[in-house]
Amino acid sequence: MHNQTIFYTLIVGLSVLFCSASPVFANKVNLEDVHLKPLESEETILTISSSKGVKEYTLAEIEVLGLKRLHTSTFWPEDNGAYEGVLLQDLLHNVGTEKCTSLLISALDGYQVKIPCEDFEKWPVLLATRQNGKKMSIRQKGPIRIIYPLDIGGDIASSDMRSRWIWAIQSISITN
Ligand SMILES: Nc1nc2c(c(=O)[nH]1)N[C@H]1C(S)=C(S)[C@@H](COP(=O)(O)O)O[C@H]1N2
Ligand SMILES: [Mo]
Repeated sequence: MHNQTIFYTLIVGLSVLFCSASPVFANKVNLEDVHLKPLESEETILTISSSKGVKEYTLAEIEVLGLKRLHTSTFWPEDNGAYEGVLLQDLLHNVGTEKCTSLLISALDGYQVKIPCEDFEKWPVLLATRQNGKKMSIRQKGPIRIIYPLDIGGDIASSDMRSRWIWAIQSISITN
């Protein structure tokens, strides 16, 4: 091959690599920072236990950790749309555990699921506190639920992941 051809092939190759690698989810994740009027909430709705002890949160105390909006499809067509909440990663950071292997999440209906913490490193997973800017009732699968950025596709869209979409969350126990 001509030296110049090798050079251009290299440049094009590297550009493609960097453009696809830097904002990792840029093409398929519709995530943005949002500023919404704080919710009036005095009630504790979430209890997190970890090696650091037990911490309780109201909706407003969760949202103050950094409200984001994620537009996504879901496994339930009627649930597709916009959700606001905080990244699980930001919540875990607030709890302050150095290490997280898995979360055991429990819901108001007694349903429990174990989620590997790897999920939150791989993907921007949301703990949603609102849908379309509004609080969710228990009937609407609130007050808080896990929302994965399903549109990334691949493993995240596998039907095995369905059980991790827990709603009506009441407590989280962190295993390190
Ligand atoms: N709170 C709560 N979340 C839940 C469940 C549940 O029973 N309660 N079921 C889980 C499981 S096992 C799956 S597969 C899906 C169930 O969704 P479906 O009831 O619409 O099939 O949601 C998950 N989230
Ligand atoms: Mo399930």
